[in-house]
Amino acid sequence: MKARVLSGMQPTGDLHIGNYLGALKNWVRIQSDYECIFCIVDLHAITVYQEPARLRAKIEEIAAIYLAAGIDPAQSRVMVQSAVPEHAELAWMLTCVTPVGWLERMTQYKTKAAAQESVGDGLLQYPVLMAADILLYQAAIVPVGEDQVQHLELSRDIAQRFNSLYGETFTMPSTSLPTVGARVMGLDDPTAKMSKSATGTNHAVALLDPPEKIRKTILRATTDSQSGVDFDTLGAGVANLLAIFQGFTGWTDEQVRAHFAGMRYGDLKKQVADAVIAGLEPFQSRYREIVAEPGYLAGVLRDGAERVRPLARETVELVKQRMGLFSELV
Ligand code: ATP
Ligand code: LTN
Repeated sequence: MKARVLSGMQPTGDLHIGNYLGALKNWVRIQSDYECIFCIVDLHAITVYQEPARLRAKIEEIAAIYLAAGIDPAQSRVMVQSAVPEHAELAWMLTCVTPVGWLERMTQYKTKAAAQESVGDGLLQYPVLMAADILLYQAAIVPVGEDQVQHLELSRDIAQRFNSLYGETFTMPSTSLPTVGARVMGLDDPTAKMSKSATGTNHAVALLDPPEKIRKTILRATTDSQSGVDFDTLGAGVANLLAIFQGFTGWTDEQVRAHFAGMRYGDLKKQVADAVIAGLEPFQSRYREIVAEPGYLAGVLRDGAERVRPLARETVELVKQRMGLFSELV
């Protein structure tokens, strides 16, 4: 039996090349080796206010992006988190075994909470819901970008705590990071992670940006005061551009060194822009085809939810039994 993989993205903002290189590209690569479930985590999205009509539209946009990037619905399940109520159901049970102190230590919580006047409880519970997404399907592998490593450690801590309180119930999930692009940095500020929620016109390359816009953003990327690529004193901005190039071309470190050593930043940026535009071109045309086909996406999402639901139900019933809750199976 193939090991199970689960991962997800929030339907907030525009998916960018960090989401692609950090997560989505890896999903596509491993999907034939595992039994994969790829989720659109709308319940996570609402931990900060989302305009309802926009959120609803974003859910389908993300689904179309998954498929356009190469997720094959004949092989992998693509589903929306809120379509399977067991995610929220299990999250409550896990909440009850999770110390608040564990949640208050999460870096993402601290950053997001600091940016709000009043902090919703959902923001604190966010990683418990993420643990529920994973443990619900007994996933063994979770392919994500580096910013999710701490949340995954917490998922394991929650699973371990549940297992030790109530007996072996959950598979321990492991984190899978890509070798290149695990943390793509902002093009306007190479000290900050590229992020959907960041403002600033020159921050990110969105996967659906037109080629001219991609070129403009990359040509304006922040580098440093040197004039050309020096691998002994590589600044964060240049290192980020090289990582993006590698992510899109698959070139090895040696190839990149041999090709870019001494190159002027202007030329480096042109080549990075060409690689990203060429890499996204087939993706963007598939995206347009997918959204033009009436009813196709809705069908994929309906089928995905239907197929994972029995797995989710099985875990929730097991957890209920273990905890002594009322279960129809006892
Ligand atoms: P937000 O800014 O709304 O929190 P985000 O850009 O961090 O969004 P998520 O939906 O939280 O995106 O992340 C989806 C996936 O993309 C996760 O696996 C995450 O680790 C990965 N990811 C996000 N940003 C980057 C990045 N800059 N580099 C590499 N991977 C990333
Ligand atoms: N927190 C993740 C999104 C997410 C996720 C998951 C990722 C929610 N549930 C389960 C992997 C597995 C993020 O990228 N912000």
